Amino acid sequence: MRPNRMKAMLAANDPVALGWCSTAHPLIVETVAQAGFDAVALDMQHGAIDTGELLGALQAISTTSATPLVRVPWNDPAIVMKALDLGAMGIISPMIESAADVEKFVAACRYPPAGMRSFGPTRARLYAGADYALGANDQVLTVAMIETRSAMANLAEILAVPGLDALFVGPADLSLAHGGSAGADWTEGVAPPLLERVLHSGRAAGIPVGIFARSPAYAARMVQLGFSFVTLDAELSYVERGAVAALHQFRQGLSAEPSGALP
Ligand code: 3PY
Ligand code: MG
Repeated sequence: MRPNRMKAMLAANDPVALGWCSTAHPLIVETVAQAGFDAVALDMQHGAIDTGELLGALQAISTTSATPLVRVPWNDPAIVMKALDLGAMGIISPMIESAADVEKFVAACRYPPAGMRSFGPTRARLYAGADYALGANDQVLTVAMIETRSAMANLAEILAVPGLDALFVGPADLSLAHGGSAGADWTEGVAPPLLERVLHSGRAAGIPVGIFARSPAYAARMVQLGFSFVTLDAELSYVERGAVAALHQFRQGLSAEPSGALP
């Protein structure tokens, strides 16, 4: 079976740059994947991506060696299993709050006897190989988002559930839940000690911890602090920033002294 690149990088302690797509147009997703990210996530929770669009977007990621991930809208076995059958090699579940939540999540990602995933890897076997059924339990990544007060209170029991591969901090929700703001990057306020607690708890349990970072500089800093995988914001922010910068430069050009003849 095709090995899961992100899983191997986490095991080797190599920092993973995680591309993040809030839209599913195959050309956009392919453009992000071709930039060279180690893994690319399709965001069904807050992104404009529904189940019918997953197939084309996952195929677009497969034009590269990036590991395809899906953030499902909720810890719902039906959607988790569908995303896996279409070829996701890792699932990010939002709003995990307890050991029971993790058990339900992990079970949806694993074939029996380890879990309760139903068999039918319609595209996954094309992507990963004919022996997918044999290797899937080992290769599919389970990533639990830590972003609520209950998750913080239950961190130890969450980390103790067998089959959980990684934690992923949602700093916006985590900060809001503790009376902070949904801010851009989290260098002050209520967030930093919470982020550190998740990081140190995960590392002490031997579970890698990632974080949703909104800028490359913050992402690099988080890796230096010990986070194992980071986003560099989402593709729509790249479009927005590029559009704003282009207009700004154009308008500045209009107000500059005319240079006379064409160069
Ligand atoms: C959060 O910051 O809460 C997230 O879920 C990032 O996508
Ligand atoms: Mg969140």
